[in-house]
Amino acid sequence: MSTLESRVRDAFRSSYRGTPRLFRAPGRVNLIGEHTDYNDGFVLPLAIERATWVAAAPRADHVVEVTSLGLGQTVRFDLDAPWDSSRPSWSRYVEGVARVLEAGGVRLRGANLVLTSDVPYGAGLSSSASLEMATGLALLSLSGLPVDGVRLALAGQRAEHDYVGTRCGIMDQYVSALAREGHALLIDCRSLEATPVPLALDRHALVVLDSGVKHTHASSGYNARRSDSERGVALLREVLPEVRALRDVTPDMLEAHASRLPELVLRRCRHVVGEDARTLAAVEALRAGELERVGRLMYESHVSLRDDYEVSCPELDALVEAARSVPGVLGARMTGGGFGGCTVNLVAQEAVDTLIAHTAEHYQRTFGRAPGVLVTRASAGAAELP
Ligand code: GAF
Repeated sequence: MSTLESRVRDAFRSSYRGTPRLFRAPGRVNLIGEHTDYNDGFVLPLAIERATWVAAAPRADHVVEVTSLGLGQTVRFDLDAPWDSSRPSWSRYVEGVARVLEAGGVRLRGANLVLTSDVPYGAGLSSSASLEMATGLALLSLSGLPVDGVRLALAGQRAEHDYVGTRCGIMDQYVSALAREGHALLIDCRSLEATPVPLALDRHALVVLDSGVKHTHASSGYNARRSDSERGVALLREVLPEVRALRDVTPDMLEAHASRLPELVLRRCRHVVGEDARTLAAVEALRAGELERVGRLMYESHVSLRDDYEVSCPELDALVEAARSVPGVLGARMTGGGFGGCTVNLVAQEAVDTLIAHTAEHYQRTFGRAPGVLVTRASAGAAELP
């Protein structure tokens, strides 16, 4: 039994009577396909081996009492009472999902939830999506309701929009709910269909390096990028009425109508349109076992996010540059929404230690601290534990 599993179980037993049921939902790292999800495009994330764990049991009323062991806080909310925005911000993810599920027509039972997580907070590894998916799964399961992973993911996304204020796409919740062990998921964010892509990484590793720059205040920058993309679509539609989202625009179409767009909007669109193409190319390369090509696409993705989408930061750029000089590193890029958080590195197994040592030394010299390190395999999506 994992430490976190026994921690939530023991904490539950010391506060409540009865045996809880246990649920787990992972964080994620995105291999490629950044800021494409809310443009109806393609993403290629995988679930990491870090997760939110919940011990849970139903109550007779319509109240949810949720304790975060990490924060040492307990929050209660009554689903029959109006939303109260003064509650601690972490609990908005839990309450938001519950309220969105109920607004969608289900009637949840009240519940006692005790949770903890080893997904680093604010590091761009989707600690919030894992919280939403773990608690949403727990609430539905305790209520005896069927769980549809896509609908649960959509409820998590809606909770972020309506109760947190980030107009995120569907990627993080989707992969946390539906990931498959040993695979990345190619998600078509328009059809909401996903294709598992095997990650044959026996001689390679995925190394996540955490810049330590928290992206907690990034939602305004994130929402601004989304607005830039929407502006691009609105202007392109004046001449290309069939375009519903940047997903429908090819690089050639964009360049043919470049003069219609303000320079900044054009650069934002270039990133999204190019990133969709890179994501599909990366899937092709993975299937063909061409990992060097995947790596090159990752570097290109980073440059595009840095220069055109402008969501990187000096710390992430330094981590990518330091990785680039290590033999055996195939590719590196920032991952997630940006403005801080992590890089993901595709590395030959024998180069992992050198990558970690070299980036740590370089980062320490430049920023006075070492990056966090996580070497991860692709894990499974949200589930109840036996
Ligand atoms: C954040 C969002 F939550 C995702 O929906 C996605 O847009 C990502 O940033 C950028 O690719 O993680």
